[in-house]
Amino acid sequence: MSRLLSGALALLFSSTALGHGGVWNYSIAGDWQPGFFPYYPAEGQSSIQRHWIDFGPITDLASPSLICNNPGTSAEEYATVAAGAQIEAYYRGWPHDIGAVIVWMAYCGAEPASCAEFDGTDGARWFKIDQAGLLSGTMLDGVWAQGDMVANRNYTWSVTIPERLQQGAYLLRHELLALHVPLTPEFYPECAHLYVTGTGDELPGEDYLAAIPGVWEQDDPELHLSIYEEPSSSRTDWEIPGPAVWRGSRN
Ligand SMILES: [Cu+2]
Repeated sequence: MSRLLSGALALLFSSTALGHGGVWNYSIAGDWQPGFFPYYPAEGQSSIQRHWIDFGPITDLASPSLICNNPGTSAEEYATVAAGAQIEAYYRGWPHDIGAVIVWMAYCGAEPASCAEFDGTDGARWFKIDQAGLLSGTMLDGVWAQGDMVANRNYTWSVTIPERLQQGAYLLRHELLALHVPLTPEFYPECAHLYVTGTGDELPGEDYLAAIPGVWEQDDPELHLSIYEEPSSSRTDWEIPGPAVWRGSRN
């Protein structure tokens, strides 16, 4: 291991103790590749992940940092993946177990490197390809997707790229929505650049599309709550805000 890399890892381990995190690595159809290293200069790094500087949450629901974290500047590379393939995201040492895991995509354009020129804004461009929230039990004592990922999935979240998705360049956005702080939902988004190949010809319709920022609203009762108090603590039916998951016509 290079000195540069071990220094970055030491920083990352000490930072993990602060209690946050994000996507470290991606498996693209079985091929693991590193993400961007936060806490380390962008210079000299080259990965498929957009840049982020630290493990802290985004709590300002109108902030551009909600799109692809802070600063969210463009990735240097992109991963080519066939529609229908599986992608795994690895969250090293994720500390929270109360909250949802949501995976989004946004179409950048037809060319493989189109995401370099797309910042994730420009109206409702994002669609969900996966989400999981309260899996069982109550909001206070039940099992949440984040807890399941930590306890049973080796800090790894798997998704399938919709089989009929149109070929082109996409942002892939993993988002952890943490609810352990009363009245202050925390968002942890990271984005990667993909080039999806295949013969699919589908894109989600407008019912499935949302703007980021915009989809999360401070006055949303599903976000502005305390899991530690009634009426939320005993609820078993927490609903993830935003559009339904799009899987295309064949899934
Ligand atoms: Cu945290």
